[in-house]
Amino acid sequence: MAARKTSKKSNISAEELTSYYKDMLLIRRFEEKAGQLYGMGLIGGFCHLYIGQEAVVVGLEAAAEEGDKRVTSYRDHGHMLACGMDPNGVMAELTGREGGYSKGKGGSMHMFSREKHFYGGHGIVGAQVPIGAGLAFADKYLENGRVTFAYFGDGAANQGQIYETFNMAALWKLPVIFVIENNQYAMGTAQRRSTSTPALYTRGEAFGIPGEEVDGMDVLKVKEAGEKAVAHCRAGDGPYILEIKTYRYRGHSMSDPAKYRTREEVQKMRDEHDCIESVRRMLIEGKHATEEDLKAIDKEIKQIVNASAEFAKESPEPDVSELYTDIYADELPQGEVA
Ligand SMILES: Cc1ncc(C[n+]2csc(CCOP(=O)(O)OP(=O)(O)O)c2C)c(N)n1
Ligand SMILES: [Mg+2]
Repeated sequence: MAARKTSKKSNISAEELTSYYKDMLLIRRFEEKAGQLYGMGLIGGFCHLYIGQEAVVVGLEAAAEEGDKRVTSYRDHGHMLACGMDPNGVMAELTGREGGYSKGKGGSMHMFSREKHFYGGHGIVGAQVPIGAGLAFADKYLENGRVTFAYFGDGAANQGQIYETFNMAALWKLPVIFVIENNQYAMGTAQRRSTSTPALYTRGEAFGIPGEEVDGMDVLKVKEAGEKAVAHCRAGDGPYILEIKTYRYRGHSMSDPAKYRTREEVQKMRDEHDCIESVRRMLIEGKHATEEDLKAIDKEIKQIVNASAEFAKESPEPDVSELYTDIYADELPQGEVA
């Protein structure tokens, strides 16, 4: 593969484009496998897949630096993989096994990694947003230059706690990027049925928080918007809102009657706006990669995902004694942050 060539469209190197392709494909294949394991009864409880939305986290992670933090909702597997968490540990958590990030006690919605600065995984809609502001408060207090990405959905964007958080984040100029992943639906409710002012990126105006709408099916546009938001926060100018327009191909969770939209609507998005397919085309048309190169990448990704499923099946269930661990936090010495 010609790694040094750059794409005419954006001056991006083939190497960079390929890495986004790989990262997005890993999330998609991982989620497809999770869907299969769920169907086989190996994953219990809730499971919300991220298929279709991959460009959001991959684009924003490309704009982040080591030490930056992220916190999100229950639709969280993509965020974990994009920030470098181990697919084995994530899949084993989905199957409720000891080798999982929460020793099998948390499941799909409750995984964390202090090492990768991933603060969950939250099942209560919108709850992660004030937590994100809290993380940013700690960073501002410590003057460490870090930025927090607080992700939430279009449905969550109508909640009261979001606006209390906006007020405090703006007042204290916290380095937090509010990332609204607008996938157009909140469970079975279309945004037009629930939302009086659909331009969610303007929701910070009353608090003096700038916002921007971003095409979330284009990883390069997401990265560019992410860089601008990160620069704003690192400069000490306070919070920033990114409303990222995206789409989920699968149901809200694994149990979804799918009666609120047509198959044609989903198919049209897949055919005309898929974030992975468009990068694939850029790689081929820009002669950065051959079909053979891409086949080799597909194979490599499948191997990683299959290995994670094997690991998840083979890992034992947690011991009963684990019922009594991880209940209370260990006290942190003053001044230490996660
Ligand atoms: C406080 C609260 N209310 C309701 C629910 C049930 N619920 C779970 S997901 C969801 C929809 C949220 O949609 P959105 O914010 O658009 O996120 P998406 O699922 O599209 O990623 C609702 C109402 C919940 N988990 N928590
Ligand atoms: Mg939504």
